[in-house]
Order: sequence, then structure tokens, then C-alpha cells
Amino acid sequence: MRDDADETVHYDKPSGGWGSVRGISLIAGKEKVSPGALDTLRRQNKPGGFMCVSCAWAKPASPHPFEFCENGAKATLWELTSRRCTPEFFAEHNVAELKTWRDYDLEQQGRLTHPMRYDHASDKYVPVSWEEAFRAIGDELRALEPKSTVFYTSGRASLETSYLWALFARLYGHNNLPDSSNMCHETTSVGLKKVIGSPVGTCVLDDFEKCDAIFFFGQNTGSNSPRFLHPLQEAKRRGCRIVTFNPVQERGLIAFTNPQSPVEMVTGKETEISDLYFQVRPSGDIAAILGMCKHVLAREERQWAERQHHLIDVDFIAQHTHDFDAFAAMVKATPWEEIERESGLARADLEAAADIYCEAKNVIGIYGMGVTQHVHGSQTIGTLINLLLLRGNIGREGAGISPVRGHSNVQGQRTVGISEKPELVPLDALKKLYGFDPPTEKGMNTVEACEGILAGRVKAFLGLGGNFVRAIPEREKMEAAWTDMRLTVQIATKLNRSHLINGQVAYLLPCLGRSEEDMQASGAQIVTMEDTMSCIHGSISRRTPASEHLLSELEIVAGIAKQTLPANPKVQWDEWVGDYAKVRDLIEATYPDEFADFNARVFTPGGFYRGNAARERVWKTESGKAEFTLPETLNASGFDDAPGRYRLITLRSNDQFNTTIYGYSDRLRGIEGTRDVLLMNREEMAKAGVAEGQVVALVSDAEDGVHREVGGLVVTPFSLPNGCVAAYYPEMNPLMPLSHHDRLSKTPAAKSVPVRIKADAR
Ligand SMILES: Nc1nc2c(c(=O)[nH]1)N[C@H]1C(S)=C(S)[C@@H](COP(=O)(O)OP(=O)(O)OC[C@H]3O[C@@H](n4cnc5c(=O)[nH]c(N)nc54)[C@H](O)[C@@H]3O)O[C@H]1N2
Ligand SMILES: Nc1nc2c(c(=O)[nH]1)N[C@H]1C(S)=C(S)[C@@H](COP(=O)(O)OP(=O)(O)OC[C@H]3O[C@@H](n4cnc5c(=O)[nH]c(N)nc54)[C@H](O)[C@@H]3O)O[C@H]1N2
Ligand SMILES: [Mo]
Repeated sequence: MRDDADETVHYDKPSGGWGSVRGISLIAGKEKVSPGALDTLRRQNKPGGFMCVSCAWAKPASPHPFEFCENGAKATLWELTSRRCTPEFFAEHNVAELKTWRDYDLEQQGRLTHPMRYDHASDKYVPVSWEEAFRAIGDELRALEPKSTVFYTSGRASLETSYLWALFARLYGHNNLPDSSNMCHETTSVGLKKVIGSPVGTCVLDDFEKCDAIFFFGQNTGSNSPRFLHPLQEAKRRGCRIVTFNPVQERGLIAFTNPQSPVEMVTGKETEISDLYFQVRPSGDIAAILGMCKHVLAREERQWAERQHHLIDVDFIAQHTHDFDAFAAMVKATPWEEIERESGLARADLEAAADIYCEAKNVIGIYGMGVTQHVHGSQTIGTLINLLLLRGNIGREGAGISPVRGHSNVQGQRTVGISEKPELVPLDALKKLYGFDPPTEKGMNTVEACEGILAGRVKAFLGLGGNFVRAIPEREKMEAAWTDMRLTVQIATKLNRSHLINGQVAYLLPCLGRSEEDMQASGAQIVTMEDTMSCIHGSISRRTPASEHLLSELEIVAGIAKQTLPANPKVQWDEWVGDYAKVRDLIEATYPDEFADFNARVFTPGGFYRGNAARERVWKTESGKAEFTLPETLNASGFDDAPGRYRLITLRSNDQFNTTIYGYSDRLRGIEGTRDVLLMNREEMAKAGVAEGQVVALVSDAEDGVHREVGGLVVTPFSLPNGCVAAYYPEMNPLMPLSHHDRLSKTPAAKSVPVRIKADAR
């Protein structure tokens, strides 16, 4: 760890503990939650209960008494607020006025209660009936060329809704199905698939009970998947070693007090999480991992010479992998000086980390956005897989690769057909089931949809959840181009910025949240999701919906589809709305291997596992084996260092869920009361000639001639590696060029954005 204790990270207490309990009660007060909300929390993430709307972390078969965390509680209470954003509210405030509000204040208006149509003349949202909304949207879609429309999804919608959303797109005639995943783990879907043949992680929860070492790259467990801290704490107590690579000293990866343990809470006893913690340079992971591989191979050579005994798993490498020799030669040829320079870490440190790797029988690799959101993020994934392959750490109990997904069903949406890539979808099965020819032309992902909107090619955007204009790069140009679209439709629970930037015809359609009862013809409905470990869970809730005018997401999708598509006896929207079990039957018919006996298994404790070929050492790659890959560069940022140029990390705080800001307390990083900060270390502050508390602007330093600027940032000393700065997402998104994305998957490279610091004129 950097030895600059005087820099921020004032918060020296472990994550969890009393701070997290206080976090929950604060949000309960702020949201003025409706009666019974706390009882709803008790049923969260348990078989027969409802599944948290926050992160995608696994739900264990034997849950804790309270199987939720501070942030899961916040997400649920956010949904169960007693505040309502009604037609009266929209009558009082026109959209121009609402645009001057903070994003936080928009969501603070509470749950949307009525379907609304945007009226250009008054610049206001006005109430509309569901029938009228569906008819008007259907009329618009029928008049448009299907391929000029985009159906976006944010990763919350259930498997049932997602399946029908994708089916609707294909029946209508396109594969333009961008997903929040395109800004998130698409690097995994493409990069991991390329090297091991699986687009998702190979670990299950049990593996965490058997592993001897865990290597963390760019995943902030304490904030973003806090329930993961429990298995980590248990692993730690068993003697499992944990090594972390992260430019930021994230509290959750340093120490944890279990808020569910009365003893720990009273005594303040904490578990140290990481044995070694390295503040790698942003985009320096390829170099760091290569350094570890170099040490592993050097030890192998020594050990073989001395004892005729292999350190690496030569049998596994021979039988299951491809291109080892080329990789080993490359590692050998890469000088330590280069590794040290690009990673920002010392050789001795990387060797110490590699020693832990060598001494552990079973190793798990974990990663998150700190890996995926880089121009060469997919190469980092490939390099990490190289390290694991050296000792056969894939396809074995207690070992494997575990990318931690973000949204609660983002992985599942891909499983059931939300994909712009037709080759990933069983089009033949769809053809057979529904009697049509599904479109075979590749659709648009998020970046391509943005390019299409900028170029005027995209005429309609339908958003199933999310806050697209806030989450994407290139904000200024995108917002300007957005209003040229003919039709924009947003299906949402709360008002956000994306609802204020409208096409010529625009609708805002409010839906039920997952924590609310979804009553249909056959009774209260179950919905399902897939967690980050490929386990499928049912979710049901009995809470009274926020408004009697809400429809479920599935009902809204069916309502629009019915008004858009010609009648087809094999497509029975009303029947499916009446009983979601019938949609699960269709999912099973489309994906018989993964979803056999779907309806019978929805409430399997811990979820049912849909399987993973790579876990069985069946490699669905080009070579039919797990691929050793040769990184083309040690610098994942995609740009060179230059005087005055910084790599900007865009951060999530502990007090937000993506574009939803719960509050202004980033407790675990010790930043309180504001998000308008620029974090940098003191050495860099001195070099740049800026002082603590000074207000500055960041400007884009991408070499594309476009001026991008965000001002009003207060310089705040913070422990970070040299050459980088950090600030919050989504506030920094105007600085991100649209073209700045992972080369393979087009995931925006939000963790190393080239910027300069400018004295702010304000
Ligand atoms: N409370 C809460 N929970 C969430 C979310 C939320 O916003 N709030 N969002 C959800 C979603 S959609 C997602 S995708 C996940 C996101 O969860 P994470 O994957 O944890 O994503 P981030 O917090 O964006 O960044 C992860 C970490 O990467 C580090 N990092 C940055 N650059 C680098 C680098 O070059 N190398 C390395 N090794 N590390 C780097 C950052 O310091 C940070 O600690 O969380 C989900 N859960
Ligand atoms: N700079 C930068 N940009 C990033 C990232 C980053 O780390 N840095 N992270 C990226 C990542 S990982 C992601 S996943 C994306 C997130 O992008 P999105 O998924 O598009 O954004 P969210 O903020 O999760 O969406 C929040 C909105 O969803 C709606 N909502 C909430 N619950 C429901 C529901 O149950 N149903 C429906 N229909 N709507 C609901 C609410 O209206 C709420 O305002 O952002 C990406 N952008
Ligand atoms: Mo995400």
C-alpha cells in the first residue's frame, strides 16, 4: 500500500459495522418508507421471498437471518418510498424547469404513478391512458423501419420480461438490443468467451469454501456486492489468502466487521480481508499479471532443475490449453523494467503475490469494472486467464474465474436472448416456436446505438429501465442529438434525467418494482433472475404496489408488442401476461439444456445452476481448448502517457446505485457532503500546481479535437498512484469520448479516460 497515510481515506474503520447500520436507517428516514417495508427486507434474497434489486451477487441456499446488505436495503427502500411523482407534480413543473434540477432531486420525487405523454406545446408531461399510450406507440413503430429503432434494457428486468422483450424485437424485425451490460461486463461476454469459451464466470458459491487464494482485480466488494464480504470473511478465517490489485484503497477489501454478528458489532472486532494490497496504476493490470506469470515460470524452471518436479500443471496445459509456448516465450522476453513501469508496482511485490499464487492449491480470480472498462480490458481478462491456466485453476473445485456482475439480472438477460449478436441466440428454436424468420443481421450495441443516434439513423429508442443518457459517454452531443428522434419511450419506476430529453413523440410508462405484488389473471406472479454464478432464482412479493395505475414490465412490453405486430396464433401476449409460468415454459422450450423443468425448480434454495461448459473443462473456443493469449500491450488504457495528461478513474460511491444517487456520503472513502471532487495524490497536486480545496475543471485530452469539460471540482488529496486522478460517475461522463472503448467488445473505457486539469474560470 502507498505510504501516504495523511492523504484522504479518513475513514479508517472497517466496512460493514455500525456505519452500515446507520446507512440503512438514514435511507429509511430519507425515503419515508411505507409501513411494513422493514418486514419486506427480512424476506429479501431468501427462497420464496423476493430477490434484491441491487447487485447480482449469489443468494446462498442457507441464508443469513438478514440476507441483505446496506446497499441492498437502500435499493429496496428506494423502491418502497412513500413519495409519489404524480400527474399533479408534472402539471406544476415543465420539463425545462426539471432539467435545472439535480438528478438526486428528480428521483426524490418518488415513484411514478401514471402513464404520461410528453406534450411539446406546454413542455409538460400529461397523463394518458394505457390503451392510448400502447396504441400510439404501436402506430409509431409500425410507421418506422424496424432496423431504425433500438430497444434498450437495463439489467434489472426479469428473465420472463427480458425474453419477451427480445422476442418482440425479433418479431418486429431487428436485433438492436443494447443492454446496460454493453457498458459493464460486455468485455467479459466477449473477452472471456474468446479464451475459455464461456461468457460468464466458472465459479459457484461452494468454491469459496474450498479455495486457498483469491486474487482481486478492480472489484469494489464493500460498496458494490457487500454480501460477498461474508464468504470472504469465512474464507479468510479458514486461512485463505487474499491479494488485491486496485489503485484505490477500498475499505471493504481491507477490513470488514460483520453487521450480522452481535459479537463483532459490540467488540468492534474486524476481519482483515487482504493479505497483500497493491495500488496498481489504472490500466496497469496486464503488466502486473504478466509480472506474476514471469515469476511463476521462473520458479517452475528452478524447481524442475532442482527437483524434477513441476510447479505448473503441465498435464493440464498439454491436454487442455493452446499456445502455451508462445505465451511463455513472450513472458520471458518481457523485461521487468517494463512491467514495473507499466504496473507502477515493484518486482519484489509482484513476486510476493506470485508466491501466494504458487503456494495455493486452488485459486480464484475475481474482477469487476476496474478490468472491463479499459480500451484493452479484454486483453487484461485474457492475461488473468493465462495466470490461472498455468496451474490448472479452471474447471476444478475451489478454483476458477469469477467476474462479479452488476445489475441483479444483467447476466440472465443475455442468457434469454437480449443480444445484438444473432449468432448467440437460438434463432432456429424461435423460428420453430413462433413461425417466423428472425432477423439475422447483427444489431446495435450501446456504443453503436449512440453512433446511430448521432448520425440520425436511429429514429426510436425504447428503454426498459435504466438511465441511458446519464450512463453513456459523450453526454453533450448525445443529449443534443436525442431530440431528433421520432419516438422515445421510457419504462421506469422513478423520474430520471433520461425522461427529460425527449423525442418528437415521447412516453413515460411507470412499472411495478420487484418488491411489489404482481397480480395477474392466474394470481400473484413469480419472476426469475440469474445471479453472477449462473444460478436462477424465483422472486415473489406481496406488497401493495405504489399506485393502482402501475403495470408490470411484462405487461407493458406485451401491451406495446400487441399494438405493433400483426396477429400470430403462436404469439399469445394476453395468455402470457395472465400467467408468467407460460413464459417460463417458452424459455425452457427455447433453451432446453439450461432451463429443464424450469417451473418446478424456481424456488430451489440457492437457485438452480444452469451449468457452464468451461467448469467441466469443455472449451467452446476456436481451438477447442483454453487459450493462452499474448497481450499486445502492457498498457490497457489505449493512449500514451504525456506531460499533464492523467488517467481518470470514474468511481461509484457507497451511496449510489449507478446513476441513482442515494446521498452525498461516500463513507468508505471518507468523502462527505459533496460529489464534486477531484481526487489526486499530493505529489501530483504539487506537480500540477494545485492546492487542496482549489476548484478546477477537467478537460478531455483525447486526441480527437473535441472540447469536453467538467468544472466545479474541488481538489481533494487522496491516496492514488501517480499519473491518475479519480472523480465520480456519472458526473464525469461528459469527458468520455464515444470512441474510447474496449477494442473487442466496445465497452466504454470509464476507468482510464485521458484528461487534463484546468484552473476553473468560475
Ligand atoms: N452500491 C452499489 N452497488 C452496485 C452498483 C452501484 O453503483 N452501487 N452498481 C452495480 C453495477 S451495474 C456494477 S457493474 C457493479 C460495479 O462494481 P465494480 O465492478 O466494483 O465497479 P466500480 O466500483 O466501478 O469499480 C471497481 C473498482 O475498480 C477499481 N479500478 C479502477 N481502475 C482500475 C484498474 O485499472 N485496475 C484495477 N485493478 N482496478 C481499478 C476502482 O478503484 C474500484 O474500486 O456494482 C453493482 N452494484
Ligand atoms: N463513467 C462511467 N459510466 C458508466 C459506468 C462507470 O463505472 N463509469 N458504469 C456503467 C455500468 S457498469 C452500467 S451497468 C451502466 C448503468 O446504466 P443503467 O442501467 O441504464 O442505469 P441505472 O442507473 O442503473 O438506471 C436507473 C434507473 O432505472 C429505473 N429503474 C429502477 N428500477 C427499475 C425497475 O424495476 N424497472 C424499470 N423499468 N426501471 C427501473 C429508474 O427509473 C432509475 O432512475 O452505467 C455505465 N456507465
Ligand atoms: Mo454494471
